[in-house]
Amino acid sequence: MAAHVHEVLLAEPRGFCAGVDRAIEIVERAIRKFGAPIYVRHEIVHNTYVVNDLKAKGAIFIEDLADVPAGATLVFSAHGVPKAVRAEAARRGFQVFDATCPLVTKVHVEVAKLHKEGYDFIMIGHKGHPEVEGTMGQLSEGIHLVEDVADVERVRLRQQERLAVVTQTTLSVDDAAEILAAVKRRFPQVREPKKQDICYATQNRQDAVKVLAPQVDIVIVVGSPTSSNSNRLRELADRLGTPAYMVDDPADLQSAWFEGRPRVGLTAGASAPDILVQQVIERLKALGAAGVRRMPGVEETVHFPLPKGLGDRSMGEAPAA
Ligand code: 0K2
Ligand code: SF4
Repeated sequence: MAAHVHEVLLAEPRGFCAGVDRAIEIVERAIRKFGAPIYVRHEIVHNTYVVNDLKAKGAIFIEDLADVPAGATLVFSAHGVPKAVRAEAARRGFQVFDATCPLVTKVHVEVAKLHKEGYDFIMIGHKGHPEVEGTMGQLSEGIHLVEDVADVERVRLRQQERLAVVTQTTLSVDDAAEILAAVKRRFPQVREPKKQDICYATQNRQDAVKVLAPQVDIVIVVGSPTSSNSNRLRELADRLGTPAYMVDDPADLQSAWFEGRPRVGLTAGASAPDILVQQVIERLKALGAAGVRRMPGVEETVHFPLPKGLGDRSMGEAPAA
């Protein structure tokens, strides 16, 4: 391969967030403690490498609880589940470990609390995404999805005196702000979350791309096509005028992308493991990259405890079964 690349700039922060780290740890510990197979509803996080690795260790990924046998141990993915799924799992007596990110659960709790106070909701998010299905599925009615500004104009509400807005945690910060502004124009009395629902990890990774993209000729995002937050990173770089590609597998990298683009920016979605970033770096070195420079950025110290019954991370290994 011809050598095109001169330098690699690494976005900071990038890659695993605290919710993903916890979700993967829950599946690994459940396998160690209870033995394979462990059933997981939906991809634990939207990453091909992570899912294949856990399959090899004894996880079975399913979408429908009908595919889970009696007596099984079941893990809910980081994206959360509708209330009906939780109820079904309880009814069928599965041992459940909930890997829903605590920051997604926080949105569910807010929806339930305000619903009791008589609120209806507008949810900003992507139709069909499991997190949106989980959050909307906290209620049987009175929650309306908007994907863009045009949708805001189309919403028909049964009442608007008590109206609150919630969002998916992994949206484009800028798009969400624009949609929220449209919601507020149409429904000025709408109640906003105390702190926005877009999570710290989504915010920080997008902020890092805003710093990175103007300094490079091309941005590579490590992430899977199903990953909302990873797609938003690629799209953001592109919107800033820097050509950007997302790669699920480092082998997908094409040397032609780098022709006439010697400075490469590299980042990874919240569900993309560091091993893939390292493999991309190796490939970029083979294309001529002499060095890797880490960009300055915020340090993340967020850490979520594990659910009861799987051991305490500060105590090391989960107890043997
Ligand atoms: O970005 P997505 O919500 O599609 O999800 P992943 O790529 O799996 O990242 C982890 C976030 C899970 C929940 O917020
Ligand atoms: Fe939680 Fe945010 Fe990570 Fe999703 S991206 S798992 S909400 S920390």
